[in-house]
Amino acid sequence: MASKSLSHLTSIILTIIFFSSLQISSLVKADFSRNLIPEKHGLKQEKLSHLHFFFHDIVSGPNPTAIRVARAPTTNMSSTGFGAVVMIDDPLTVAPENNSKIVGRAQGIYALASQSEAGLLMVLNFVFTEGKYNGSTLSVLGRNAVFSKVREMPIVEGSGVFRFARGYAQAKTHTFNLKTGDAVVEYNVYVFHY
Ligand SMILES: *[C@@H]1O[C@H](CO)[C@@H](O)[C@H](O)[C@H]1NC(C)=O
Ligand SMILES: *[C@@H]1O[C@H](CO)[C@@H](O)[C@H](O)[C@H]1NC(C)=O
Ligand SMILES: CC(=O)N[C@H]1CO[C@H](CO)[C@@H](O)[C@@H]1O
Repeated sequence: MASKSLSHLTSIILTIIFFSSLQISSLVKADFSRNLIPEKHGLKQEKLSHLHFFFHDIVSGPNPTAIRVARAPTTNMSSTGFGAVVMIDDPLTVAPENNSKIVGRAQGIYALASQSEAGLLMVLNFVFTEGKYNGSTLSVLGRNAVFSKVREMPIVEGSGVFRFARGYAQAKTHTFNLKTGDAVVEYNVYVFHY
């Protein structure tokens, strides 16, 4: 009787050892991906931030910040400039004046993506350099019909303090110089982030 219950106990122990070793080996094999607890990674309370700045798109003069790098073949030019691609490194400032304090830059590409109006595809990063935002970025991927009063573009993600960010940017032309093509655009950005 005693030996029977002992062997029963032994088989239970062996079963426990077998399954726990299975679990350990599956953990080792699962290195590729694992579930994390968001709170343990500083992701506690999501907050909503509003950023306000002016975007200076300088195409003229000796130091342009926006440079056309491609355009459609002249044999099939569209009146909307369809096909042009512009690379930008535009300063972002706190006020509309061009000597106002710089808080970051808009780096990326805008391309003329509409055959019927001035509709831009915007693919760029806002790279902030001010205070707690220094070194953090927000990524924009959207449509910008530049002659509309207010244009809205999605903020698709971010880095640094803007990890897991999502939101939208509203752009409103502040000044547009018809002679030079230079523009100052007011941006209001609303983002959820941690
Ligand atoms: C800044 O703005 C002033 C006044 O509008 C203008 O005269 C000057 O050329 C601008 N500077 C640059 C670098 O664009
Ligand atoms: C932003 O960070 C860079 C690099 O860490 C540093 O050189 C710079 O002084 C910082 N700027 C501000 C305004 O804090
Ligand atoms: C302005 C112009 O040349 N448009 C031409 C562009 O190409 C299409 C298709 O080949 C023509 O139909 C247009 O006339």
